[in-house]
Amino acid sequence: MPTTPFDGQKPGTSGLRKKVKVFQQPGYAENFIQSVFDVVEKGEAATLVLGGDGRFHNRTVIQQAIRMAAANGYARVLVGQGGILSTPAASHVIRKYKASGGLVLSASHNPGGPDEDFGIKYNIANGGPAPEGVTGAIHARTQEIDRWLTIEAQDVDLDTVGIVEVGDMNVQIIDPVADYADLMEDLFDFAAIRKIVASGFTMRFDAMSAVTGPYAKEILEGRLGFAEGTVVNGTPLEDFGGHHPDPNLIHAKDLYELMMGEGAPDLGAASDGDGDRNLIIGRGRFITPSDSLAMLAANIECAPAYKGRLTGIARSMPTSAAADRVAEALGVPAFETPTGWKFFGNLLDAGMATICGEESAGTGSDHVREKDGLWAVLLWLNILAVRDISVDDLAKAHWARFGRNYYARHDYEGIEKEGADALMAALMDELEALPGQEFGDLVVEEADSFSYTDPVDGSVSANQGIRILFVGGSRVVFRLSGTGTAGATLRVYLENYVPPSGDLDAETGAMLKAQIDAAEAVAGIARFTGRTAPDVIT
Ligand code: VG1
Ligand code: CO
Repeated sequence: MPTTPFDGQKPGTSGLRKKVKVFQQPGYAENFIQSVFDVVEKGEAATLVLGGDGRFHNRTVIQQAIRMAAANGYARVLVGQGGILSTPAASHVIRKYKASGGLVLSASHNPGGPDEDFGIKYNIANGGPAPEGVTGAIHARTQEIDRWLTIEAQDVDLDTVGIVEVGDMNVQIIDPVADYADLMEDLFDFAAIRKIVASGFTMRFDAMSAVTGPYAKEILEGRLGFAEGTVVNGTPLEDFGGHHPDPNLIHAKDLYELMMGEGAPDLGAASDGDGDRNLIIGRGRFITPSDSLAMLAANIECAPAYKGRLTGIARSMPTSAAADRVAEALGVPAFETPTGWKFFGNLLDAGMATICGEESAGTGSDHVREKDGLWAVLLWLNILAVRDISVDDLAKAHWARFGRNYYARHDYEGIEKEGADALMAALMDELEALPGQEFGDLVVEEADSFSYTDPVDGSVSANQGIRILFVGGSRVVFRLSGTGTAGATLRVYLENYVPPSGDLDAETGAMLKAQIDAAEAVAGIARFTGRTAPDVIT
């Protein structure tokens, strides 16, 4: 089919995300998918994995992609039943069946429905998000594309497990849950978890009407013996019931309130639209994602598959340094990467890091090449079972040993792009003059624009966020989101470290007051964005 390029088909932090209406334009998804097929390596008789988070427009694009894969010479496509595969499950299927790559259809935690968001991401043969070299090539191709390939074929029945032929290509509709659930059973001490469940340990898992429902039901209620009803909002809906499937204290408020109230279960957890994020709340105790990474890393040897094989810990730059202290104590290297899971792939492939995490509620390991929501929940369960300890006690013991990194992220959503760009540009201009300047009691020690050199392939990613480091170790980080679909989102990351001898059980807002004031003074957030308060605090 002849075509002409669309502007703006540039993958962001995690794939190409746009409004559904944009993706519905004739040729829009096809141009992007063809650009992927034109540039990626696939070799002979290649297999492609195809699945998504089940949001509105998922099935349409799956059918298009099947016909296009056939026309582009793939030998086999593996599709999750109903067009469903969580992001970590897709990563596992790519690895397990030695596919050359996969298309993951998701806009993750962004809302879904006819007027909301859709997304397409390409993952490479290691199961992980395409690195910047590949996404750059895909984008370049979208700017010159003049045709896309398809064949004439009827829609495939996505709901029946089995094999059909489309053109010369073999299409296998697979159970989206089974392989993933088996993998989890290989990694963790299910017997130990079953034992605490049998002796009364309770939990609630909120699947947020998104993709993890069927996975959580099979694993938590099916294989681990949690009571029926442990998984709530467990049926994937095309519009996530009208909610944001974003597992944070704002969008998973019901869960938070349950966990802070009388008679809360022992563990509360949630995952996002595509199943790669996790929220962990103990009875009366919220665990920040940055702390969760540190606590999981410190205890990972409780899980059979990780015994004696922690080689390194990686975190994204805006994630708190709590994990670095664990790495230091355990004598393994700590890595600091730009935001986005694609930057962990090389470290995991090279065996340099075993566990990785981001402040945005993503944690994962070398078992796949994506962050993995349920995996994090199961690792927590495994640790609590083996150590016979509550979430709150584990957190307190952790802080007593390592100190506590008080942490919050302030998001200013849907602001004007001009204002956001001007704020970042002004910060860039100020960088050199900042060291030595005082903001209240805080003195700037160092200020820079984060640049990352990949230790494996030497590739450089510059301009990955502005860091302002204060004397004493606290800091403020500014960056613009790369996953939004309207206007711009400014993220301000705030961190203040308190050593074991300090106040370890204070209120986070109070502990970050000086950093919050400094952020406003340095960046002029109100002046540039017209906002006096963030929309979301996580
Ligand atoms: C956000 C998070 C980032 C995460 C990305 C994808 O990106 O900050 O840590 O990797 O979302 O997560 P940004 O550019 O908006 O800050 V998901 O669950 O949307 O695939
Ligand atoms: Co996600």
